[in-house]
Amino acid sequence: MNLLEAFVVEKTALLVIDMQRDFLDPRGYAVKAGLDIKPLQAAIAPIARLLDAARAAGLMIVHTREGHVPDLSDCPPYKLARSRNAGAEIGSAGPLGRLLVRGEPGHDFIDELRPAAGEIVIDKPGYSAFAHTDLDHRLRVRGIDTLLLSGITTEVCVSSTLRDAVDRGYQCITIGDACASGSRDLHDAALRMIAVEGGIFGTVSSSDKIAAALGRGTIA
Ligand code: C5J
Repeated sequence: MNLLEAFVVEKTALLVIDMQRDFLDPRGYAVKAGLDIKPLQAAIAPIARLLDAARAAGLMIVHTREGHVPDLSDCPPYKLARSRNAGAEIGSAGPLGRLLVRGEPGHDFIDELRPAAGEIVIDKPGYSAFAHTDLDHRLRVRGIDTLLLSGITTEVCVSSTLRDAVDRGYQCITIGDACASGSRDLHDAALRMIAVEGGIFGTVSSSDKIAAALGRGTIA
């Protein structure tokens, strides 16, 4: 067995990154910022299958949401300026409420991928799920050493979270078809970067392989 492709269910968590209306609903932040959300929506079905398999296997499951407190006091001025530059200023009004603001309808999870009771929700103001959150602590308390990464976007929040996780010592398996970008090129490039230098950021797998492995109980 290759250590880098193995995982033990009890020490593994599934991360579902930012599957929120603001990124997946045509009335949300992403469309205003100029992203093509069709490819993003394609990740919904593979993630739903993964969640079924992970729940059946008793895996720890963590859902993240990107967004800011209503007075935007946790939004760095440069992040705010970048969003303005994209035509989708954080905190501005939209049909789903203020963009990327906690408590607004757009900030919430899409109906297809709502967390189940007992699953962890991490609200994050940054791109990495570890930045300014207690995610690392919550994982270590449970003895987690391996992360399965899914969600959007591959080149932004998934990549930022992945790189942070690798630096913190976690084994990381990114589930390629359960991640998505508005751009196929950026998605493919982000996945290719994982493999440089012998797999510097871990391995890339597929939702079918991971679901089958979870069914067996140990090996991807
Ligand atoms: C972005 C994310 N792209 N969840 N956020 O702003 O990737």
